[in-house]
Amino acid sequence: DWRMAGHRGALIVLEGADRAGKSTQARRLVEALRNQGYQAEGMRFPERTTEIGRLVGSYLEKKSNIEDHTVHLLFSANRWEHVPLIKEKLKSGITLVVDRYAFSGVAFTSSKENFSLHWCKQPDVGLPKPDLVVFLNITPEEASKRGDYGTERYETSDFQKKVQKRYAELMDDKSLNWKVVDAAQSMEDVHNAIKQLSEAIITEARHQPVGKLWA
Ligand code: Z5A
Ligand code: MG
Repeated sequence: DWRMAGHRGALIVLEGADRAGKSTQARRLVEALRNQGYQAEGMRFPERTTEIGRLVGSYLEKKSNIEDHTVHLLFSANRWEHVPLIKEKLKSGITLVVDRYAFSGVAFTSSKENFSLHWCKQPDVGLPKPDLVVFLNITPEEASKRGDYGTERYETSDFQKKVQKRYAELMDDKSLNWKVVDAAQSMEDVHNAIKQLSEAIITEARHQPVGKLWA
């Protein structure tokens, strides 16, 4: 069937503030795409199961302190160590639904004192470029109805506001296919919006080479 016949899969990224619903929607999207007969798999960053991922995980859980530049590079390295796998999957026709990517990396580190957006982007330049970046848009008020902030690093309302501003700056980049979805809608409505965007991009991407991010 045309869904399998020698075409590459699409690289779809979900981004957005805390509790916007990225992980929920990533799972539902993979399931829905599979039900439609597409090959689809989920992936998430940070991917805490590798050696680098364990360092980053322990930092987020505040079990360790890592110097700010260093941890930024580790988050990026955690993506780079998955690039061979990402390329292989896409090539074999699998669409990847990725829960956070380089945009999270840049938005979070550049919200710290004395970090420029420019510096933060450099380690991720040249990563496989997403065919679609869905930004799940939610106000801090709406997000706070979904439960209190957790205890991990970065989970404070002041910091999250800075992060939102940085995401807005990243979305000004028209060389990327950003699509904003209202994440305050019901899970079902958010899902349907993302599914529609994803099916369109799978069709569009299958004849195009995978691009390079910010290159
Ligand atoms: N980080 C970084 O600094 N540098 C990097 O390079 C990367 C990440 C990649 C860990 O992320 C931290 O790492 C993160 C950024 C930083 N720091 N912070 N803050 P994470 O991905 O592990 O974070 P998380 O713990 O999974 O939370 P999250 O991603 O922010 O949540 P979410 O995935 O967007 O939401 P959810 O888990 O799908 O849903 C949250 C709740 O809302 C849940 O109870 C749902 O049932 C509910 N929900 C979801 N959708 C709806 C709707 N539509 N209506 C009502 N309720 C809903
Ligand atoms: Mg999540």
